[in-house]
Amino acid sequence: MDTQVAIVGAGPAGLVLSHLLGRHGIDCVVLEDRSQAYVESRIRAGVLEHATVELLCALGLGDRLMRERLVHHGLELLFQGTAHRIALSELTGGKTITIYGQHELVKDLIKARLDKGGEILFEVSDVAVHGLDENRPVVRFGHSGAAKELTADFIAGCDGFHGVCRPSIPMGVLRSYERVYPFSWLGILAQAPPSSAELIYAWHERGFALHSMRSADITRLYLQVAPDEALEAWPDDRIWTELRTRLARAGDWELTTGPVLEKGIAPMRSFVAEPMQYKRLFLAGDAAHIVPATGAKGLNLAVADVTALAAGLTAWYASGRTDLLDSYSTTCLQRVWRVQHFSWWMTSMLHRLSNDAFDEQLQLSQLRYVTSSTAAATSLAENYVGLPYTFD
Ligand code: FAS
Ligand code: PHB
Repeated sequence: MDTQVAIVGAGPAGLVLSHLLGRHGIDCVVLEDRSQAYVESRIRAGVLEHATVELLCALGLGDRLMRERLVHHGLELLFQGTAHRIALSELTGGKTITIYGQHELVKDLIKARLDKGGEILFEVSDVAVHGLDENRPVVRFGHSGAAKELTADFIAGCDGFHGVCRPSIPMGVLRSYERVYPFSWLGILAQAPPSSAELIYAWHERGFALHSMRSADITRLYLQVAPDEALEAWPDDRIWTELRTRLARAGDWELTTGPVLEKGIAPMRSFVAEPMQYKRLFLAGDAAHIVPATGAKGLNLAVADVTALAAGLTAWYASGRTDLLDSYSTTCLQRVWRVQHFSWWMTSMLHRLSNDAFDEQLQLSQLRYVTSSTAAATSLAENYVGLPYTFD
């Protein structure tokens, strides 16, 4: 098989890239090792930045999103039994965040790509990249029982943190930075109407909690738990009891419960691999960096990466320009480190880090400051809704 850009991974990064390239008539093939049904049902992120939604609509991919999304103009920080609203839109000149499940977005992106005749091969196996220092690298893989070879000008490594593309870069080329947090998130999806119109980020001496949602009847909730916590240790009623405790506030606010549809535990880490390019291989999204979910940035950063990558590839195919491709890694890493800092800051402010009383007082002081100073609240708001892209 032959193409211009071989894309490994049909997550938000790989799929948005396939649409951005398609828009400029650049041929690409997406290789995904899971089934279509699996990737379309995998519960992950739920918050889309302002710029992410604008981009999806500009690509003609926003119909269902704009119909079914929830639009939020603020969020709450809850600590010591009192909730404080951060007026995101007022503080950012009207920008908003969008609540729309990542798996719903993936469904839309796959359908639109296949409807346009785009090629996505699901359930591929043994994916391996070769000849990265040649002009025409190759991806070898198995598909429908046959060994296949896809030759391309470029390979986009959009295969997530546990993919094969980053590890295929020779030893010594990459420098990686990592921070593993001493806790995980237990997340549930519940058949229950949200108990609040906006997201609630809660600091509690028993640990962090988050009230989020997916629709008018589906709530998404998270609890900070120990890093090696077993899911079996958390039967549904224990989860609801702990959520009620950590989300409690003065007044008559009540947490609405319901059947738990899905639950899982995800580790919390910050990770960056530099550079995000090796010869003809370009890494994007979770393949190059991981942020703790407290800042709701993972998916949005993946979309920002491939927007920069598509600009570089489009310029190369249009006029042989190499400057945008050559600066791809530097351009993306500026945003990656800004988002890393914001996600680490939100995580450090809101999670129980230790039993150290001094730490606790620092967190409470930070929370009091960000909920009483317009300057501090504006800083949180502009990072949360998403800073403008620094590239076309
Ligand atoms: P993805 O991981 O989404 O996609 C990579 C794709 O490559 C996958 O479909 C995978 O199956 C495929 N792949 C892997 N290896 C391959 C191979 N060898 N060959 C072919 N295909 C291969 N972010 C939030 O903001 N909020 C959240 O609540 C949240 N929850 C998360 C929960 C979990 C468990 C995880 C892992 C991430 C979560 N994130 C969350 C972050 C998440 O949204 C990611 O940032 C986002 O999915 C990144 O998109 P991609 O880079 O496309 O990677
Ligand atoms: C979610 O809705 O899944 C969600 C929202 C905000 C976060 C993380 C996850 O910070």
